[in-house]
Amino acid sequence: MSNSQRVLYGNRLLCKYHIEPIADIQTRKTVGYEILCRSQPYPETTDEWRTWAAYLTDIANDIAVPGTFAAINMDSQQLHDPVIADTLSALNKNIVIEWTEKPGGTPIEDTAAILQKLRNKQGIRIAIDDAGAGADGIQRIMATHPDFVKIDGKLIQAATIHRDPLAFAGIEAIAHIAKMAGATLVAEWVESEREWEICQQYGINLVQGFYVQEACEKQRRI
Ligand SMILES: [Ca+2]
Repeated sequence: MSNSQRVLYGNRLLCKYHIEPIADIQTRKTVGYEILCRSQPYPETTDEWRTWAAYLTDIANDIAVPGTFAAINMDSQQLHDPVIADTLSALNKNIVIEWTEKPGGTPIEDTAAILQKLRNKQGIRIAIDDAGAGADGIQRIMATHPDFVKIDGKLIQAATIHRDPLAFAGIEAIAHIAKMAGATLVAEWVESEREWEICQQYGINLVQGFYVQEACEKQRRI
């Protein structure tokens, strides 16, 4: 990102984002939305992420009316930032924070404690994002007893497109752990009827992806 773009971002530009519907696999009804940052220029610096978090909080609170939820993505570094933490204190109880994995950095227990505090104080719900993609998905589930576990899209595709038996075993293992933790299981990148059926077969509760509905682009001046 160029310096001029950074200045423009800091001076409140028109910012683009996407909302992707999340459907109940049994009823096919939309029950929530994931808000995705596809802003150009993409936020990079700490200040830009702080601006984005404030923007995201406003959008999420608007979308997350009773009866539906809005999911936002946060990594450990963002959750530990004091300014972003202050911003997140304005989130309403219909928000889900998807804890995205970031290699290294802060201990899992510390980030889990921040999320638990938000859940206890504000009623937000916790999702473990990208379960099956990295090394610490199971540890993050154990540390938070999350409300949702999101299976990594690459694992879904490895099973459904490449028919990799190990990917099926991975989905089964994550599904088992999620159920033991009392979490709702979510699959992303569901792009065909066959993938939908496999998700049903493995007891996945909620699905998102092209087959459900394409993410919708929105914009707002920030
Ligand atoms: Ca996510």
